[in-house]
Amino acid sequence: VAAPPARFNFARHLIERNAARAAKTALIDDQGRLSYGELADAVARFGAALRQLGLRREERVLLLAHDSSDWVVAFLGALHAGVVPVAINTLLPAKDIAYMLGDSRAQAAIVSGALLPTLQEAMAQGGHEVQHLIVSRGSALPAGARAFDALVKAAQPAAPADTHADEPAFWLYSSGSTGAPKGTVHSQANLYWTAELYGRGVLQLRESDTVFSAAKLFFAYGLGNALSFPLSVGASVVLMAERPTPQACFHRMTQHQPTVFCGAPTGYGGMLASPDLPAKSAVALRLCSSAGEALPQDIGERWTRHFGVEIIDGIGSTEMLHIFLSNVPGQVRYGTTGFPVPGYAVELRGEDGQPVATNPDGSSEIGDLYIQGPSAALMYWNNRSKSRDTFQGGWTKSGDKYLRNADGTYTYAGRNDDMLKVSGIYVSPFEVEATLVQHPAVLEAAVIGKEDSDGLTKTKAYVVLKPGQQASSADLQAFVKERLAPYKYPRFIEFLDELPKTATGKIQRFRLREREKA
Ligand code: 3SK
Repeated sequence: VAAPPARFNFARHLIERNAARAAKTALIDDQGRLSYGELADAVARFGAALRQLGLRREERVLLLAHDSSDWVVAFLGALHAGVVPVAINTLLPAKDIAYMLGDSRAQAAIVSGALLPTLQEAMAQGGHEVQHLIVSRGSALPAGARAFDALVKAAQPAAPADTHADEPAFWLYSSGSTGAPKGTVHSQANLYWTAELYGRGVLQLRESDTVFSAAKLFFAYGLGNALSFPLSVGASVVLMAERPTPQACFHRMTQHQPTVFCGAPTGYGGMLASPDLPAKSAVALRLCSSAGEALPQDIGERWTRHFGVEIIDGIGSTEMLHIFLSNVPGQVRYGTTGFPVPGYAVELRGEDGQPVATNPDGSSEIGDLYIQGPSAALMYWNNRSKSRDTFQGGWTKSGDKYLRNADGTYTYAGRNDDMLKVSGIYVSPFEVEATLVQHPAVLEAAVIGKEDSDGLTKTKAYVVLKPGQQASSADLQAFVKERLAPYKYPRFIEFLDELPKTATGKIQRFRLREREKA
């Protein structure tokens, strides 16, 4: 794959690539369609509107919105203008959004009408610099706010900013087991690399495809699936604002007939268990993709038996922007994460930091997974020590443990920090524990991962109540849901008289994990 030129703007690149497809549908959302010609026009107008509002190159703009064509126009419009969109998770509570506003010093915020109250709550907490509020698809505008569509309509399209390929282009936040979320800064070129190496190279996306991603655009996985990959090959994209329940996904699959579906293992498991699972003849799928957590073999096999298509399971990261280790169409080995994606190198390192030994048959012991490739983030914003720890001289530490099989495929062997991946999203057990102990009836709590009957990880909390106090599982689950992003609540709760601890009082999580396996 040829490297992009030194002066490179990803939005301009997409507009130029699709110049001959002006009439073709680019985006299909809950309200209608946008052709490639309309998309190019709206992107150039929105970029100009941001500059006319006074935003300067490299300043940040927060993007807190449900998936729709406005999201795509806002993201690409900002890139077009050289303004840096900070795309954030729509499920976050106000306190996390307030942190991101302060950390990014976003000068403007683009928000879905439905998320405006949460954003306003975050802004009321102070410490931010937002000068302009732009509301997408809202019914009422607060004083001083602007409507997204009116802003686009009123602006005159402007030429793209003459950005450098390595210029900070957009941020996504990545979470760790401790500490605040980290603003992960990606360049203009990184979108190009992932689209060419994975979207075109591995998934072999093409112009005739219609792509539907249950993973939302604010996740790095969804951003590739439903924006940079399909738009790089002139395909069409189905966007859905609502939660990706099995019913909502089936509705889009049968109504819009996508040829490619991208989801996470929990979603595939939920769809297979649904009585509404459509027949193979009702859908037009040719390929499916999975990431977020390792795909259990049984889910992959049952899906393929039912629909006659493979699920291409891979692993990526916010730091690498998309997937770097993946199965390959026509060569799927369920139960493994496949091979290094061409263009990326992977290395398994032992505790001494050296590559783990290779056995005579080519297999290896378990090691920490490091990746080298052209789409690595530039840094974590405002966090030199974590940047140094993760981005090490061309190699990026993934935080995952893997082993290599004799056939060259890789198999997931857990995390090397305490993070849990639930439904494809990271959850810090410490954050959930810290929230549980704020409940007046809770003395202490320990959270671990527990596999459900599909082999997927869910959070389980062990809770010790204060003497004489009472609380039900439902009370504690509701308590966590009110304070953290709702997906972080513990799916299982067990009450104990005491937690297993070391002589120095440290909780022995491994004993709780052993108890689960017993
Ligand atoms: O979770 C993953 O495997 C993943 C895949 C693509 C992009 C980002 C992530 C975190």
